[in-house]
Amino acid sequence: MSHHLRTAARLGAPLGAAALLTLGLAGSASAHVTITPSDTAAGAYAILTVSNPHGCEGSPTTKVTIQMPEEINAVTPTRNPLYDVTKTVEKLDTPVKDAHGNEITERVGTVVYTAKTPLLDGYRDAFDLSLQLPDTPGETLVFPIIQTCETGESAWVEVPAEGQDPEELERPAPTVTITEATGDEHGAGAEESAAEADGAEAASPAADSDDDGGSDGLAYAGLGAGVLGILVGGAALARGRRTS
Ligand SMILES: [Cu+2]
Repeated sequence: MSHHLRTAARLGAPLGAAALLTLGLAGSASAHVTITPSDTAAGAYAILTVSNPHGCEGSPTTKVTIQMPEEINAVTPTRNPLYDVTKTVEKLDTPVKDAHGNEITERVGTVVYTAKTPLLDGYRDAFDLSLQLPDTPGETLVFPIIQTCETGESAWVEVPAEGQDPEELERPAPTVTITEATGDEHGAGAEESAAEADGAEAASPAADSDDDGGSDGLAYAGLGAGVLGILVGGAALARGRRTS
């Protein structure tokens, strides 16, 4: 059994014989089921857009089952008015800690979009998954996807053998390759720079006012002195209480 069929069998055990059969018969098509990530940085929160651009050999799509790679435990699928979306949850062999230190004992195994009305061939639908990427730069995550159609199904589960050109594959599983962390995960950089900008602005009003004669500076100095006075007074107050 060839490598990717073994991979299909291992990755897509619940997929059944139909998927394996479809793999062998698949003709090449213009655009495949793919995933476009909004970000690939290790540890980043990203939106992965799953694109389904055609049917199964012309047959309308009725369901898209996205298998989550083991490196990802939590995912927030975006609702789509044309589909019912469900998640299958499975128990973790060993509990792990999430990014916030909370212990988690189960993970999302698959996300399933079931069409309310079949998606005709020649039309495209896309599904957004919100998740945090693992902190594993250089790793390629594999998302086996089963596209179920009115007639048959297409198993996008093939993984290239070592050195094999993925273009050669008939039904490649969409992948996302993790890149180096940018230090801006969680959008921290944006917030920080926003806070810095605020801070600089706060600190520099005096400068601004200096341009117009520097009265504010004095006000701040006075305020400072006042506060200091209160503190000294307060300390004295506390001391006086203790001795009396
Ligand atoms: Cu295709």
